[in-house]
Amino acid sequence: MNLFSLEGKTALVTGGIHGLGMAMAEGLAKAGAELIITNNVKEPLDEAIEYYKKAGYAATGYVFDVTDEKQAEKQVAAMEAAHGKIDILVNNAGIIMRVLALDMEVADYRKVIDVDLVGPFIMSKLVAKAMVKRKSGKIINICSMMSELGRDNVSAYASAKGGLKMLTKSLATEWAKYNVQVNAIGPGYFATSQTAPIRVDGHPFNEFIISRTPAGRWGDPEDLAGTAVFLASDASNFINGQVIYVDGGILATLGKAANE
Ligand code: GCO
Repeated sequence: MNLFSLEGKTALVTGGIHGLGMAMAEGLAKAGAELIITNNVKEPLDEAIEYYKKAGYAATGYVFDVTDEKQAEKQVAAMEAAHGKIDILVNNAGIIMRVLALDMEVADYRKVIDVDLVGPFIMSKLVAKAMVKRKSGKIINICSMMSELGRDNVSAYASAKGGLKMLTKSLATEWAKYNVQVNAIGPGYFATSQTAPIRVDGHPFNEFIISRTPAGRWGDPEDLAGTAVFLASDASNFINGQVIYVDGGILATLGKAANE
């Protein structure tokens, strides 16, 4: 089981204050990693750090916006000074706006791309500098079903998540020779605050997802922890540029006909 151990490693999870980010961070901490958690707003970050500490994990918070290159550069330098090194980067911070393309403001489209795609580029570039020098590092990007599939209302989010899949492959190509693995996790539909508005009982999308998912249920955030630990650990040292979809089988199927 040593293959999966993260003892002595430091893991940075952007936006790891709730939902999928928090579940992955807990998984990494349970495998032995020390946590660095970032968020653009201080209060929910402080609450999350308190939660991690109560649960018995080593966790430190840093407040900054991943889209602000200057701020991010300063903060990453501060983290490296305080923690010695960053072994694992999980680019988890993200936003979604559910608006039909015809009604979407260009400024909102840009905002989603900025947080969900440019943010991971900035953070990867900053953190990989030392990884490349050390010849060791793991970067995990959080993709989506929308890295593969379109749907109404989410054109900006899908553009960003599709881009993030290709950023994953490109960075893997550039950094593999330095023993840095860049992979991604593509979550299916999970029960989090992000999906709360489309998950309520009676909402047609709620029924749709349950019938569209071969597993017949929404994912539980904890369903992601194992894949995060795997991609952060030595067990995945020769895997590079992959997206592992953790989706209860959604991408395996066209779906069921109503009158079968
Ligand atoms: C949607 C969005 C998100 C999903 C997720 C799917 O369909 O509105 O895609 O809500 O949570 O990213 O992988």
